[in-house]
Amino acid sequence: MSFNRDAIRLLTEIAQMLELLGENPFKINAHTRAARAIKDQTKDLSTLADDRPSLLAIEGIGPKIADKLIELANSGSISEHQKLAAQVPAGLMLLLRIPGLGPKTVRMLWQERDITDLAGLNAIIADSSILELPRMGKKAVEKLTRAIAFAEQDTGRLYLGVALPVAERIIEHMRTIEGITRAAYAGSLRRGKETIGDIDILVCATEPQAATEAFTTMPGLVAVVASGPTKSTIRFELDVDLGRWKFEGASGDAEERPSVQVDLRVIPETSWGAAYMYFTGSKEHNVRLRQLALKHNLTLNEYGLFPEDKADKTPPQKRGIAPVASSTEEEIYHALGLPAIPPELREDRGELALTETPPLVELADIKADLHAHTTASDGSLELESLVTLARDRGFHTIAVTDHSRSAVIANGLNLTRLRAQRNAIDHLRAHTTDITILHGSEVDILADGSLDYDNETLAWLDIVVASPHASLSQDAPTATARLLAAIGNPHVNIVGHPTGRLINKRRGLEPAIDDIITAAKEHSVALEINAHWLRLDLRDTHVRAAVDAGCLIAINCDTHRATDFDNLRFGIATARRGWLPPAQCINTWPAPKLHAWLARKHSS
Ligand code: DGT
Ligand code: CA
Ligand code: CA
Ligand code: ZN
Repeated sequence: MSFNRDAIRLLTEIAQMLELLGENPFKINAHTRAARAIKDQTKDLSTLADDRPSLLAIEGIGPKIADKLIELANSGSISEHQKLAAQVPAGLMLLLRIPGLGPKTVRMLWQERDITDLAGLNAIIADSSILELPRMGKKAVEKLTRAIAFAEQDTGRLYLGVALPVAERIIEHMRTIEGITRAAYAGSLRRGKETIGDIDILVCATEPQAATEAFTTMPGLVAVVASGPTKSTIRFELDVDLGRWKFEGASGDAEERPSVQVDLRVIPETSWGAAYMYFTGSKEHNVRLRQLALKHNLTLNEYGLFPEDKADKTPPQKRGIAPVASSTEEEIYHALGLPAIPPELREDRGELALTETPPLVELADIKADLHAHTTASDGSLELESLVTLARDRGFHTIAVTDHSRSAVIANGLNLTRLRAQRNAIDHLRAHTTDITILHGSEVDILADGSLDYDNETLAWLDIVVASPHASLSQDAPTATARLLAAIGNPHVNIVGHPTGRLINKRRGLEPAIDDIITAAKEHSVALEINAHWLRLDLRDTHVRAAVDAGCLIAINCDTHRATDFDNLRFGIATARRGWLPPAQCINTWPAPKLHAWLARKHSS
């Protein structure tokens, strides 16, 4: 019932705009009340557009509102809404989406300080002049600051871990279509970004029409947004339960299934490399490449790298000019005097200064997982199953690191249970030869930076992963001191998910990351990239800083259930985006080297 939904939205917005303009409360209230009344309706009100009496019979809908509903049904819009929208800056309506910021406050900000958007609001918070305004005490402003931070978290972008399987499903399908000679995903997904705006698929096809046809009718399709000979856009279903992750479908109807936008481009075989490069992006990387091409008297576009002809504005491919390079990305990079640049590096973060392709960690390099849970705390795998899964992955080492005692919700282990776990591990070790089982702990870093077990216990363990779980909204200096204290503990090997952020959900700690990296290097502590797609913490930019500083990195799955090992590739993507070479990642080390490095901080 998209009509009812539109009506509710428009009436609510009218009420909000009236309030922002300081209009009559009765008039405002009439619109709010009508919106509420429509929410309770189970029938599509557009069917009553020529039945005014029935509309009026609905409690909460008066004659003026009834006219607006009829207008909406007949014309698709409400003129009053448009008139008001012309008077109210759009930024104010966005401010209203911040939890706790109502029309009264937003109007006051507008009237008193001419604030019309978030940037303006942030500015008067930053210089504290907001404190001079009515009802804006220190407490209220603190609350507002937190609400803004929270609202900024949900970027409306899809998790890498959700988008990638969808793209793979689509590509697998496209490859079954006759005449399709190539199919690949590009865009931010290929660059391994932690979140994805939309999915970009490229194909080469002997019959472009058939490719488009297959794409716009494929299983899992929710809606066709646009369909043309070389470019089409669909919305594709998400088969993951994302809770509040609701997308609007093409018609704007929220009742449609959750879906993601997917762009398809049909590419001529001869310009595959140029198109793959162009649509992989990033945009910033592409801009740099085009500038570089111009320096070489060349011009680069999605069809190829061509000799530059400043006199002719017609694109070279349309003039029958032969490209210098076009069929592979490598060819084009080489023609520009560059080494092949891996997709994860294409962010305009210095990659054009590379003289050779740097060594980057790969999935196959990973030989150990050093952070995993069992049924002893909050995992769903028995010890034996965890070890079996790790062995099946080809790992030489698996560390069992259940939660420590303060993690009550996660059923953290007290000392008695920790010792009992050692017995179980010793028992399993007695008939295990092909994989090393380390007995460790994921020890809580408490709010003050102290650890959840005494030093004697930490020394007795084989490995210690220290992680922050609670008090994650500490201010930056406190968070820095907390993590530095943990890093300074003589028995800590790894700091697990150092900030505790959850993508789109929780900002987490914001420590002075350079200080953390310096200390980690000094104390021979590895910082973890937690491979779960909700965490990816450290994030790419932190990894890059750590790599530059020569700090060690761990990539761990933080396994709680069997499928969690599959998340490793997301951790790898983040690592590569941080330019991590395999040698700097402790999970790639041969067993003797890794074990010796860990043992330096432990007694057993
Ligand atoms: P997303 O979807 O927001 O996560 O990010 P991308 O990077 O996938 O961006 P998208 O889907 O808009 O476009 C895919 C690629 O196509 C992008 O990375 C670079 C290229 N591209 C798109 N629009 C432009 C543009 O206006 N200029 C340039 N140079 N490249 C563009
Ligand atoms: Ca994209
Ligand atoms: Ca796109
Ligand atoms: Zn964990």
